[in-house]
Amino acid sequence: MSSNTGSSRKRALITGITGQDGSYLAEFLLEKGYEVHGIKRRTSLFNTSRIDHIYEDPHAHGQQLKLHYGDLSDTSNLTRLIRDIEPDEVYNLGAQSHVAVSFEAPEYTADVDAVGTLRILEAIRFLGLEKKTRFYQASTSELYGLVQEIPQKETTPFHPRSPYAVAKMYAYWIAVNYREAYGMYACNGILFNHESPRRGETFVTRKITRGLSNIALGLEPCLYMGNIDSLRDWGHAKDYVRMQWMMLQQEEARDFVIATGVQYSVREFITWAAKELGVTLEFTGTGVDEIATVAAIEGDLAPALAVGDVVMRIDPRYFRPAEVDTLLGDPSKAKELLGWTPQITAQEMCAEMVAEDHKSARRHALLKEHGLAVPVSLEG
Ligand code: NDP
Ligand code: GDR
Repeated sequence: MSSNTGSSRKRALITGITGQDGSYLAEFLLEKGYEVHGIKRRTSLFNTSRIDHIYEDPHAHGQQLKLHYGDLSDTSNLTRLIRDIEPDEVYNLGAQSHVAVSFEAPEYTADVDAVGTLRILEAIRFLGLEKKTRFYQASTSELYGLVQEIPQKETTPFHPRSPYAVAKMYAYWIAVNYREAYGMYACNGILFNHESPRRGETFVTRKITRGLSNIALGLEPCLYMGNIDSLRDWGHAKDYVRMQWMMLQQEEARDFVIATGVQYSVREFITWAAKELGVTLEFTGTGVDEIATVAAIEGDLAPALAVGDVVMRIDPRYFRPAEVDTLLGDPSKAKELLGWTPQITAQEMCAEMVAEDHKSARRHALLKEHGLAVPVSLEG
């Protein structure tokens, strides 16, 4: 059945609409008046919590957000959806996006992140939509891996360090290739880490803001971390999805680095998150023996903590077989050609994330107090 309603609104198709970026991008495009189509995976439990607030009843008239079952590993499904929707813009955000998990599931990661991208591009071409449909590929700073130049820009050579990054490298180049070979409007956003209260719970920033909020309220004993010396250039997902859209509105398809140009360590992020809870931490020890202890407490956001408590330990389980030690982006091209500048700093973002996670921890603590607690997952 065709989903193409013949309306004059622009139609966008988002893979990964249930993820962090997909949810912000869907909101953004709906506000811009787009008809938004999203691909969601069939799962045994609901997986739409990030987009439930914009969900529209399919029985309602004039629905502008439409969800379709699908998977990046399924060529016929993707081809059928693109045929029916005839999108003006495709945002390929869907991916097995966890770097550490890609070492556990390298073949699946390659199938979804690399070949999945090819499947979409090939469907666009096969259906004769290559002059109509613009394509955005969610490329990544992980391509730089073992960095060859600081800061990293569009011309910095790639050296991927994980099955995830290698798969994303194929996706990057196949998008460039379809642009060069078939004149397709296909472009790569080389995005550095971006976070938000909607960030998946096992990525480092969210693991910290959620973990410390739970510890502050006595729901978790301790935060177990990997390489806290790692340096990242963290921005806010809201700023970054705006850029994804801007990249598809230009006369010419080009690739852009999207970053803040400022870098911090994981240890610094832990310190900020604790500060938001009124807790000053002291780091002692080195390597796997490093710990973070409560040195002082102000305010009433951390009633379960006392001075001297150990709130963070290192667990080598979270070290990666090959690490990306340092990433710092140079967003000059995006600033110059698109007039883009990030609005939210990493510290502001950390404060927003802690506020949200502390609110949710308070709800859990209250339920626990009344014997209604649901277990808090400790998996990181
Ligand atoms: P998330 O992990 O939050 O979201 C990934 C999305 O992809 C989810 O909707 C997920 O569905 C979906 N997905 C996973 N596997 C498949 C599959 N086999 N078929 C279809 N959909 C699938 O990622 P982010 O929102 O953070 O990132 C968006 C994209 O940007 C990803 O491609 C990521 O690799 C890339 N990126 C992210 C950066 C960041 O810092 N956030 C930086 C640079 C690039 P489900 O909800 O069912 O799991
Ligand atoms: P990254 O993000 O691998 O950069 O990929 P992540 O938040 O997982 O890790 C950032 C850095 O923190 C270190 N680290 C830990 N990481 C996790 N997840 N858990 C820990 O306990 C921990 N301790 C230390 C990591 O080793 C790493 O150095 C993200 C994803 O969104 C990708 O999809 C995206 O392409 C890149 O950002 C840009």
